[in-house]
Amino acid sequence: METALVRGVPDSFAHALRADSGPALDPYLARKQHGEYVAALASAGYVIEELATDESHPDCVFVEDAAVVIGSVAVIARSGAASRREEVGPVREALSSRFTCAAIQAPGTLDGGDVMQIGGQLYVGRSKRTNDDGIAQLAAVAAPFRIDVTVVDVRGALHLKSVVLPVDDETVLVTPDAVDEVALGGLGIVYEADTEHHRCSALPLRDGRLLVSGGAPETTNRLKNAGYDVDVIDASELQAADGGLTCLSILFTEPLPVVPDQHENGKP
Ligand code: CIR
Repeated sequence: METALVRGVPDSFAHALRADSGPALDPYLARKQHGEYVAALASAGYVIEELATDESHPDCVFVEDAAVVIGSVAVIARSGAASRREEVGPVREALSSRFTCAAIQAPGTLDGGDVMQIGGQLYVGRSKRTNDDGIAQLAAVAAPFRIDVTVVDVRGALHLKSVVLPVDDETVLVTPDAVDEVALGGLGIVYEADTEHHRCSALPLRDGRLLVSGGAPETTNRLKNAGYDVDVIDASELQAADGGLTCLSILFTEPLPVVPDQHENGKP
């Protein structure tokens, strides 16, 4: 069973963090778009678990940043944005009943938006939000699972996954010139169109479809031409607060229940 942990949009979303000023953010429109996103996940077969929103945290809808699940461990993040650090409480609570929890400790910082898991590999963005100490702590969690961390410097964007997004197990959608692509090793690349930089976000769903944000028609066509079964949704108001499609959920497979050893219970 695969679960999507999501979190509702607060009215205070109007005051969400954003790199550039623009028209005022509209929490009602963001909520409508978020509802369509959640419906798309549900139609793909995810079991939706929605955490209560939190008016004191305008960015709490971007739940991906609060935690990362690696194997049997949920790593509770420590955002590089101090105003977001208290978002983690309900996320930790939801994950701790399923996973062992580890938490990034000061002076480490890490946002989930900088952590990309693809094909069993782990890529972490070194960004304004995620520092070397946070990356080292994440790498220590990943090591027992024999997962190495590849560090990718992020230029001119909020997070690694603002500019490098998995579209399947071996291919990423990349904003040109945003990262040193040598770090992406043998991954296949589909480039975002030059006129659409930072406009296209994507999320591969468990049913094989690729959810793609509207407003980037040329990039969407590239993805279709590359053979992806694309489903477009409008996430413009969430993107206006520097979010993308990955950042609105934490997707995980429910861990198998532990079956008690019958011999230890004295049974044959
Ligand atoms: C922020 O600046 O933290 C939010 N306004 C946007 C966070 C987006 N998170 C993500 O893409 N993982």
